[in-house]
Amino acid sequence: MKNKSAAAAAETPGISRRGLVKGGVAAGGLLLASQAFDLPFRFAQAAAAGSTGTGSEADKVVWSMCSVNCGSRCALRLHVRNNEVYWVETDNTGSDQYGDHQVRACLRGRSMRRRMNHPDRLNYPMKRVGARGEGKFQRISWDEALDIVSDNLKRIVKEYGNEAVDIHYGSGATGANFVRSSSSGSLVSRLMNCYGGFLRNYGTYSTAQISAAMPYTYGSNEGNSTSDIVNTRLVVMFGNNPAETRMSGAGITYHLEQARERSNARMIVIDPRYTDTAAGREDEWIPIRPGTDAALVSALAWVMITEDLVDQAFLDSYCVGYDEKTLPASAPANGHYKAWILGQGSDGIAKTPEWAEKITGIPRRRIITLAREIGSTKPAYICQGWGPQRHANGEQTARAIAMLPILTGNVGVNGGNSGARESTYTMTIERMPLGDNPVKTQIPVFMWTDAIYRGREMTALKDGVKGKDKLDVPIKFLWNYAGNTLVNQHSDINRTHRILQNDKDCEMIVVIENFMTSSAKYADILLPDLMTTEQEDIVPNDYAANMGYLIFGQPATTPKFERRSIYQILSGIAKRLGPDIEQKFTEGRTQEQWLQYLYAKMQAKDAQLPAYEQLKAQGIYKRQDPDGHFVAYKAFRDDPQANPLKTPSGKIEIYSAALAEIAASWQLQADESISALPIYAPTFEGWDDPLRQRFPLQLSGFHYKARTHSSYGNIDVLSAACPQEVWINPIDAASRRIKNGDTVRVFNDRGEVRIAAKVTPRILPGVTAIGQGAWHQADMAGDKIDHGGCINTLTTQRPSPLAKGNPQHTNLIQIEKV
Ligand SMILES: Nc1nc2c(c(=O)[nH]1)N[C@H]1C(S)=C(S)[C@@H](COP(=O)(O)OP(=O)(O)OC[C@H]3O[C@@H](n4cnc5c(=O)[nH]c(N)nc54)[C@H](O)[C@@H]3O)O[C@H]1N2
Ligand SMILES: Nc1nc2c(c(=O)[nH]1)N[C@H]1C(S)=C(S)[C@@H](COP(=O)(O)OP(=O)(O)OC[C@H]3O[C@@H](n4cnc5c(=O)[nH]c(N)nc54)[C@H](O)[C@@H]3O)O[C@H]1N2
Ligand code: SF4
Ligand SMILES: [Mo]
Repeated sequence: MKNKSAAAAAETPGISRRGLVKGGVAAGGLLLASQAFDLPFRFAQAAAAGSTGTGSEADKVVWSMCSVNCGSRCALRLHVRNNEVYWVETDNTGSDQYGDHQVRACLRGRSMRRRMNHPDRLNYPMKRVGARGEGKFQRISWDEALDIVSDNLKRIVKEYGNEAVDIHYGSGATGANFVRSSSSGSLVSRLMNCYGGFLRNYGTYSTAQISAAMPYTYGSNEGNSTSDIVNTRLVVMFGNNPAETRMSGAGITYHLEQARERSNARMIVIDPRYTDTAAGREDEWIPIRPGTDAALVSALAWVMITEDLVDQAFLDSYCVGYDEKTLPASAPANGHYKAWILGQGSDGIAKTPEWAEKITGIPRRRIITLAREIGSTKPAYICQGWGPQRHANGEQTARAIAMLPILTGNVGVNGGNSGARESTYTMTIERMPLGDNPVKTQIPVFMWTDAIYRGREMTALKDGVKGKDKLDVPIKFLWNYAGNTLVNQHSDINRTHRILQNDKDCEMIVVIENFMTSSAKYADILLPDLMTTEQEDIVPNDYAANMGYLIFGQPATTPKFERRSIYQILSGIAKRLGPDIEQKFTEGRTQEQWLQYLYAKMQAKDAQLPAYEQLKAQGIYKRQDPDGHFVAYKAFRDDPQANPLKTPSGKIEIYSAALAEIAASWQLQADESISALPIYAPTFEGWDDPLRQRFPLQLSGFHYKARTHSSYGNIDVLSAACPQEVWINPIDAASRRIKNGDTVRVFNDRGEVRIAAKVTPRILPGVTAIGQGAWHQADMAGDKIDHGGCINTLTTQRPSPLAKGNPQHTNLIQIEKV
């Protein structure tokens, strides 16, 4: 049992729940729409079977799950007839009272049959016949496909070493004990560890900046459980939108509503967009320019300091570097936070509300009242989503937001929070053992394209290489399993295209997929996988506050066409790599035997778990966190001497000497900043970049209810319910003569997207937004204009300074009517 820290989306809050959602328009409406999708089909089937829907004898109901990477995970009850899923239901167990609530799937999970039965699914192994990326393939046998993969793997490992093999980031099938895509934790990693290892990577596309930054402040990156909002008086959300990003019936959006229902806490949403999480449920929406939250926090701190609203006792005994008293000896004079805020630091600028108004776009009066409210309402649950950190200055923003709970002493208490995103309770899980990776070299996950074309130039101080001063070999072999970050989800698609096109650089790309995605088009060998719903596996919850659960899924149908499971595919490759490798990889177990083996280990650690056969029969097992609610850094708060933090000083480091050292030694460009203090820094392509003369609008992405990244992006009913649009304020639209629904060109020096305009006051003037994950649709041999609305046509590959992470929400663009 553990609480997962805040590092690592619609169904149905059903009828009873929807009643509790105050004014829930956007999400609620969609949920209904999604339920409606499957009903006509069900009734048609029932009529054909001459029954009322209870099913004929040939029917069976199979427990399974949706395990895409949306940060939730949901139970599905798949109705099967003639080896075909024809109707999808979800969890129907328990009392459905909060605390024993149903883990109901959202509109995406409920579309599962449309995904499983999709006419475009990959059915056979294929090899590339045209140029790389052209999308021309020829069907081949499994034997030929596995021979080509293993022969090339042997050759490349022999010629360049294991460091030339990359297991690329992929999050399409997350979380299961067995079937799990992850660049470090998948069956592919296990196979490669049996065969000498592979190039490691660190960070994720999700949390690169905050995961790198928060440990400098707290030693880790934890937040209170969302359920703990039951104990709070005020919720402050920085760029956090659980109504779209945690949509499960057991997800954070449900906990937020239920807990607020009970505590009656006020909720303030700080976001450039009026989100679905707000949507009438918020008490206040404060629109902010993307990338400027740290400036807002600085001014809030100025008001709190000058009006004596800070918790001085907490700052004195738990923190380092707030003022003179606790400033480390290595720091410069007046290098503390208070001096910086009051204008006595090295820049001499007082961080007043007037100062912040110019940067953030938030009126000074509003900043003052917000500071007074946060400074005087205790406890307050101050949190951030991962939107603010997915920016070019995201590391500083993440740490800056944490200053609010620190200044007000809200850390380590019930109803408070650290300023991070929520943590969650998870039951004991036991995943496939991965073995050891003898290769110690690591690259930042976002820098893989650079590691292909200029690997040997990449260094520790400039490019974030770890484990070595520089990379010795470029990436030559790339595994891409259940991932679309090869193209669609990675930045600057036109640049990626140029790099991948060259098959002399990266010599072999193996893609294991369900669909012909934009990434799959760049495969040399393309292998058709089964879906999670077509295999036996156990998944634990992902983010689910204080009610953990396990779902035991069975294959709904037998494998169709020539699709194979990942275990079968990789076992076939292991066999070709040598009998010893095969033995090491499989240990002689079938998938079912592995599951039994892993579950026995779970039971050994957790005696309360139901018996294997019982879990299989009941499909889902739920349990409340025995500790009530997870409270981040509670032990430290209760007894800081006995339970120091994992920071060098053991305390909360407002001033980080470690960061000061990095700032002094790393090679950074003029517009990049790493700072010992959690302060605002302007950045490339920020609101004040001179580039705005040519590209005057900021463009931020967001995670959209229509899809989970690109997964479910090819389901027509979902796209119809949630159209792909660029959000633009009426003021910016009027000056461009753009009307709602018009097709516009969104462009910068990196590329162009053609997309419909959503003209709406739900976004700040000067700022635009596109839901990330739409399928890239461009003629890459021609004009390269994307007609699919894929934001990564426009995003930059330039990494953020500290994490070397993906700043995919930091972009400047122009929009014109077509
Ligand atoms: N439906 C759905 N759910 C998902 C996913 C999905 O693709 N679809 N993806 C899942 C995954 S893997 C992840 S990592 C999470 C991502 O979760 P997040 O990273 O939290 O999601 P985002 O939508 O990128 O950002 C959250 C909010 O931050 C706002 N924002 C952007 N920039 C700024 C800023 O500078 N300041 C402030 N204050 N706000 C800003 C955005 O407008 C958005 O409303 O979501 C998960 N859930
Ligand atoms: N501009 C911009 N880009 C972003 C983001 C952003 O906010 N803005 N967010 C980033 C984040 S946080 C993340 S986590 C990444 C996510 O990016 P990805 O990890 O690529 O996630 P998905 O797009 O869901 O793609 C996963 C792929 O897995 C496939 N898949 C699903 N299930 C299975 C299966 O069982 N077997 C196999 N073989 N394949 C399967 C799907 O078809 C899909 O093509 O995107 C990142 N990209
Ligand atoms: S997409 Fe996420 S919230 Fe929706 S059904 Fe799947 S796991 Fe649940
Ligand atoms: Mo993510």
